[in-house]
Amino acid sequence: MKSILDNRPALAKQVNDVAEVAGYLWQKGWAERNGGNITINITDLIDDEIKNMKPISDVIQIGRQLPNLKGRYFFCKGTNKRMRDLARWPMENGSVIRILDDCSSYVIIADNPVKPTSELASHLSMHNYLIGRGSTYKAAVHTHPIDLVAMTHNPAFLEKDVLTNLLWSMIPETRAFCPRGLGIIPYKMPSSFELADATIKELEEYDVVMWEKHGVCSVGEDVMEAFDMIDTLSKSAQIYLTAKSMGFEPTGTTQEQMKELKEAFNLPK
Ligand code: 2HA
Ligand code: ZN
Repeated sequence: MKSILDNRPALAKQVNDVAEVAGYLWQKGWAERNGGNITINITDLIDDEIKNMKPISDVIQIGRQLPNLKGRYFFCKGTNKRMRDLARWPMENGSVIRILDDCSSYVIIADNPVKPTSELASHLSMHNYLIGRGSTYKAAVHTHPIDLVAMTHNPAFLEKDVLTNLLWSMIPETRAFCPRGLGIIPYKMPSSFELADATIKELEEYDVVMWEKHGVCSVGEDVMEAFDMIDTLSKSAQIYLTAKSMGFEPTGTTQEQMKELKEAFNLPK
């Protein structure tokens, strides 16, 4: 079958990276059934031939106006599609969409009329926010990491920056490679605009945000970077719970040691 990826190695690489990350999410047990979603802004890779491609869907409303998305293109995991299937067959379980000039609707242009993720409101709101702030970030990943979600069932961990500091203190890597920490968003209805708005508000301060009792959302330059930050935080959560299950409270690195890392790595916080 003809694919938009044919003879477009840069675009194919982006989609293959999404598929690779989708496989990791499944292997980690973070992506039950259709859980989680990935979107990437591929506008920079769009040529004239793609711009002229006819829609393969009706016009679909986003439900809000996202002024920075006019004429932009995204590869999106499909709604109700399994992450484990996206890993093997990305173009059957995801699609390329074009945002129309009204900035509040889109069409699917390739390869199959797979309707994008149920969390499209949050994903597109995040991309709209990132573009507005002049960011070069292109990827948004949402997934359900067991350890991190479990931690949100403890109200003490929902206070601002409590989890960030705890997770940073488990291993220096997390301090260095998730340097803006983990924002916390109180429970909200999945797929809602309320959740989307809370998410972009937290992105002002964090690259990874936690949706209480649901999952995390991460943004980055590319899908690998967005994944790596979640993976690093999850590693810290694993160290914490391994220590706890050995029967003791982990001491954590000291504030002094974390400050030293901040200076050595020139970290933003
Ligand atoms: O796409 O994870 O939050 C399935 C979900 C919704
Ligand atoms: Zn989810």
